[in-house]
Amino acid sequence: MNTEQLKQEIIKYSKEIGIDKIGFTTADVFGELKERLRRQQELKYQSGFEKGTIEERTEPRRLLPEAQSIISIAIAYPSRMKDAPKSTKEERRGIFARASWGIDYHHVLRDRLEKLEAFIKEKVSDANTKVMVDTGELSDRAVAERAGIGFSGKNTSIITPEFGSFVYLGEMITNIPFTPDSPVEDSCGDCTKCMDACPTGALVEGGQLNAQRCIAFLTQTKDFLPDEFRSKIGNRVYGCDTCQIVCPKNKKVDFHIHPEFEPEPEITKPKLKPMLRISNREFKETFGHIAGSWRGKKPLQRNAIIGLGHYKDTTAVEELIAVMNNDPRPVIRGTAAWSLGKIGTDEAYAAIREAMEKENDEQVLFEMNKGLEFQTVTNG
Ligand code: B12
Ligand code: SF4
Ligand code: SF4
Repeated sequence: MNTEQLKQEIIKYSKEIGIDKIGFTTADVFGELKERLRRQQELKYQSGFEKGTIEERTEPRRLLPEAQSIISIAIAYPSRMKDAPKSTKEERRGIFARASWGIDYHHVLRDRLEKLEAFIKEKVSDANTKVMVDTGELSDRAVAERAGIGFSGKNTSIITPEFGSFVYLGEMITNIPFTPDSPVEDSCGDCTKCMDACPTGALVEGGQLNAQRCIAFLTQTKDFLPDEFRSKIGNRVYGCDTCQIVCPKNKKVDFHIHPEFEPEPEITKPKLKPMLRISNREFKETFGHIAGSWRGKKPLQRNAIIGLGHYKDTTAVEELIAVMNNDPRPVIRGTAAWSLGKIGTDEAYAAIREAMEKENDEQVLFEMNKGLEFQTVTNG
C-alpha cells in the first residue's frame, strides 16, 4: 500500500473511532515556535506546566529520531450545559471550565490515538510512533495549526472552521512520510473581543499570553492567590472560558458528539459550601475522573472560598469560621479569613479577631489583617 492510500484509510478509520478532525504535517523543526518560546521564557510569561526543553518542544526528531510526519487530531466538546442548576442565595455554586466537563479528555484522546496507532501498525509492520496529549513536549496547538486543523486566534486558541475553538488536541509522531496538509486560511481580522474581555489583561498582544496573569492558570496554583486576582476569578473553581465565549467564531458552536464530555451539572457547577468540608475520599469519588482535579483538592477549595467571598455569602460564615479555626493548611485558613472579611458580618469580624489570638502562622495572620481591613474600608 502506498503512503497516500494509507493516509486515506487512516482518515476514514479516524471517523469510525470518533475523531472529529485529522490533519497531517511534516516532522520538521517548528522554527517560529522556537523563537516564540524563547521570548516567552525571557519575559517570564510561561506557566511552568509546559514539559521539556525548548529544543525537545520544537524538534520532533529529538522525541522520535526517525520521525517523518505528525498526525494531529481534534475532538469537539460541548459549550452549553442543559438543565444547569441555578446558583441561589442560600446555595451558591462555582463553575468548572468546559475543558473539564465530563471524563478527563487526556484518557479519551489517548484512547483514540492508541486505536489509530494499532491500525497503522497493522498495515505497516515497521511503523514507529509516539502519541501525545497535552502532557507531551510538543505544542499541540503549533502541530494542529501546521497540520491544517485550525488557525491560531488572538486568544491563542486553535480555532477550527467546523467546531470553533472548543476542541481538544493531540498528536502522533510517525516514521511514515505522509504528504502534509495545508494550514487553514482564516484569521481574526480586526476583531479584538477576547483581548477586551479578558478580566486580567493576560492577553498582552494578539496571540501572546502572559500565563502568570491568566485565570485559567491562577485557578490551578496551590499557594495564596495574589490580591489583585481575587476579585477577578469570581466563581470559577477551575479554568476560564471568557476569551472563548466572547469569540464570534464560537457563535452557535455547541457540539454534543461524545457522551464522555457531557457535563454532569452537579459536578461541573458544584455547590461551593460542601467543597469546604469534602474528605479526600469524597473528593476522589466526585471529582477524580475530571480533568480539573489533576492538582488535587487544595486549589479548588481555595477557589471555592474566594467564590463565597465574591458572593458575600452570609450563609457560609459559620463554615468559613470552622475552616479558619481548624483547617491544617495555612492557605486555606488564611483565604477563609480573607473571605470572611469580604463577607463582612459582625460575627465574621469577631471570629477573625478571636482566631488571631491563637494563630501562629505569619502568612495566615497577614491574611487575617487583610480581612479586618475590609471593615475599616466599609466603615470609613
Ligand atoms: C501550558 C498550557 C496552558 C497554560 C498557558 C496557555 C498558553 N496560551 O500558552 C495555561 C494554564 C494558562 C492554559 C490555559 C488553557 N488551556 Co492549556 N495548555 C498548555 C499546554 C500544556 C502547553 C501550551 C504552550 O506550550 N504554550 C506556549 C505558547 C507560546 O505556545 P502555544 O500556545 O502552544 O503555541 C502557539 C503560539 O506559540 C503561537 N505562536 C508561535 N509563534 C508565534 C509568533 C507570533 C508573532 C504569534 C502572534 C503567535 C505565535 O502559535 C502556536 C499555535 O497556536 C498545552 C498542551 C501542549 N502540550 O501543547 C495546553 C493547551 C494549549 N490548553 C488547552 C486548553 C483547552 C486550555 C484552556 C482553554 C483551558 C480552560 N478553559 O481553562 C485555557 C485557555 C487559556 C488561553 N488563552 O490559552 C488546549 C487548547 C485547545 C485549542 N483549541 O487550542 C491544549 C492544546 C491542551 C489540549 N491538548 O487540548 N494552558
Ligand atoms: S482564559 Fe480567561 S484569563 Fe486567560 S486569557 Fe482567556 S479570558 Fe483571559
Ligand atoms: S474573539 Fe476575535 S480576536 Fe479573539 S480569537 Fe475570536 S475572532 Fe480572534
